[in-house]
Order: sequence, then structure tokens, then C-alpha cells
Amino acid sequence: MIIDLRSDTVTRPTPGMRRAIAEAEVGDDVFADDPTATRLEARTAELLGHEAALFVPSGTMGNQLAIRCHTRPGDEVLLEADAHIWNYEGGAAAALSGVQLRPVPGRAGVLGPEDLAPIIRPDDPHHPRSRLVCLENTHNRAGGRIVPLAALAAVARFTRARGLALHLDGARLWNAAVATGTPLTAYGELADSVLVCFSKGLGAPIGSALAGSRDFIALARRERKKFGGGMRQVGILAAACLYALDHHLERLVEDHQNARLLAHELAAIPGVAIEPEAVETNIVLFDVAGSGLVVDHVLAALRERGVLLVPFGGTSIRAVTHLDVGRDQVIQAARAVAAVVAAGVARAAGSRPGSMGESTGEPTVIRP
Ligand code: TLP
Repeated sequence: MIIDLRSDTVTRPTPGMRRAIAEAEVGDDVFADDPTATRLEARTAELLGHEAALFVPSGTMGNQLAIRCHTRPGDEVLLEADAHIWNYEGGAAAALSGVQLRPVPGRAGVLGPEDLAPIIRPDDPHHPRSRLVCLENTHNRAGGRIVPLAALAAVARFTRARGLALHLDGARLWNAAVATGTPLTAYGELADSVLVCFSKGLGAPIGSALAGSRDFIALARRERKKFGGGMRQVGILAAACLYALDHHLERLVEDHQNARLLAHELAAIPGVAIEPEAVETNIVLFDVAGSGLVVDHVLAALRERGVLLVPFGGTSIRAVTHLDVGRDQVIQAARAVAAVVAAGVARAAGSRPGSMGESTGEPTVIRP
């Protein structure tokens, strides 16, 4: 059996979720006639402390709609340098909204007013208009780190005082809320718009939502049509998302426990570097530089053993725990890593670099 830890997006709908999909009451959502989609939007808005929400097919579309609706072409958007919007959305902000992104180095995904204040542009025709700040919680490239509520609140106070908009990429905000016991509304209310995904740890096959004020969401609905995201009997998907909220939210705690277990198992492997205490939610990043092996070799050898992980830049690898992997499989995955890395460490002595998958110092391709 394959142990797929590439992402929490790989989960398949459970039998209960499939029943909810089959039984969904539907209508044409472009005519605002789909009761299930409408119910999901109302529930999401309430959960996040906003007036309204809009169902969208993907997290990327939700983030890009937020950028589109908060900005005009030529504006500048400030965001943390490891943000998903900056690294993994195909340059969409430039292509679809004509804005320029300004990445700002943060600390474990966290930015503060002190990082933003010095780079806000003066009101001068030479400069782009500083317009929007985007934060991400949990922070994917930081390894699922939680941006503390106080840090978010400090940025929110700053953006409000400076007349900027604040967008929160909360693709995994559920994980932050469950891990800290913080109500979702407490995070949600701080931002002018919030994107959440049902298709990650919550286990729905497809679906995300953007929340904001009534006017903002009305505009987003218009723009979603232009982006090709106006869908018809979309209650089929919304039913899965409602089911996920009812059945899969609280259980994220298990994913976090499994991630911590994996981190501790990996920490015991010679040639693997990891900080288990940095694992706060369901993402585990570890480094195999100490094994002398290149990442692509490690991943190919793990695939042969039925364990799927993704490269995360340089000599780093990402594992994400989710609904479809349990405690035993996590332990099995760690054993597979131990076997692959041990073979590399043993071979490294005496063999020519590059001949058997050892590191040649060449950079590996960075893929999500
Ligand atoms: N993240 C995916 C990859 O694109 C990297 C993953 O496997 O983690 N915001 C954040 C923080 C995300 O992690 C993702 C997806 C998105 C937005 C985009 O969501 P989708 O894939 O639905 O467009």
C-alpha cells in the first residue's frame, strides 16, 4: 500500500462524504439558485467572522480574486518572501491583476509592522501605490508554522492605520485554529479578506472559499465569472465541503500528532536534520544534506518502497500528514527514510560523488 505524504490535497472522499455528494440538493449557482453552495457560503462567512463568502474552485483562485478585488493595475502588494502567492501561483498576480509583488523576508512566515513600515511607498507618482498586505496562516514553506494571533493583530492594526488592505491566505487556517484552540473568527476578523481551503486537511475533493464584506464579495462574484469560476450545480462540491466541516475539522488534531511523531522518528535518523519542536501542525520539513544523497535520489528510492514525498528546495523534503494516513503508516514512512538514508551514508565513504546518487553539490529543482 502506498503511503502518500506529498500533500494533504491527496485525500480521497470518504464513503460518508460520497453519500453527501450524491444526496446534495443543487441548482444553477450562476443564477444564485444552488441552496447547498449558498449554505456553505453563509456558514463559512459566519465561521470566519465576515459578512459574506464566495465558493471558488481552488485556493489559487481565491487568493487571486482577493488580489484582483483589493487592487488596481500598477499597485504594489507586500507579502512574506516564502508566501504561496509569490512562489506557487504561476505569476498569476502579475498576469491577471497587473500588480507588482514585493516579497519581504520574515521569520518563520511571520511579518511585523517593523518589516512593513520602512517600505510603504510615499504618495508620489514615481512610486507604485502600496495597497495590499498578504499573510499566510498556517505558513506552508515555513513548515506549517502558526502565525500567532498577536502577530496578525499587529499587522492588522498597521494596515488599518495606513489605509492598506489585509488579505489572509488561510488555506490551512483550520489547522492553526485547532492546534491553538483559537476560534476561527478571531483570526478571520483581523483581515479584510480570508481564503480558506476545504480540499486540504479537511479532505474535500475540490473547493475553497473567499470571505469578506458584502460589497467585497459582490465584486469578487463578478470577477470570479471573468476568471471562469462561475459554476452551475456546484452544490455537488459544496456538499462535500459542508460534510468536511461537520466531520473532519476537530480530527485535524490527529494529523498534528502524527506529524510530530514523524518528526521525532526522523530526528533519530543519522544523516537527517530536522527540528521536531518546529512542527506545529501537519507539515514536516527535513533535510537530507547529511546523508550525502541528492533529494531526487532519496525520493525515487522512497517511491520504490511505497512512500511518496515532495522535494522542497535544496536538500529539503516535505511530508504532510492527513486523513488518509494513520500512526502506523507514519512510523512505516520514517523506517523507509531511515533505510534509504542509511544506505546512502554507508555508500558515501569511498565512492565517487554523483555515481550512486550522492550529492554533487548541484542544486535540485525546486518544486512544491
Ligand atoms: N498548496 C499546495 C501546493 O500548491 C504547494 C500544497 O501541496 O501545499 N495557499 C497555500 C498556503 C497553499 O498551500 C496552497 C496549495 C494554496 C494556497 C493553493 O491552493 P490550490 O492548490 O487549491 O490552488
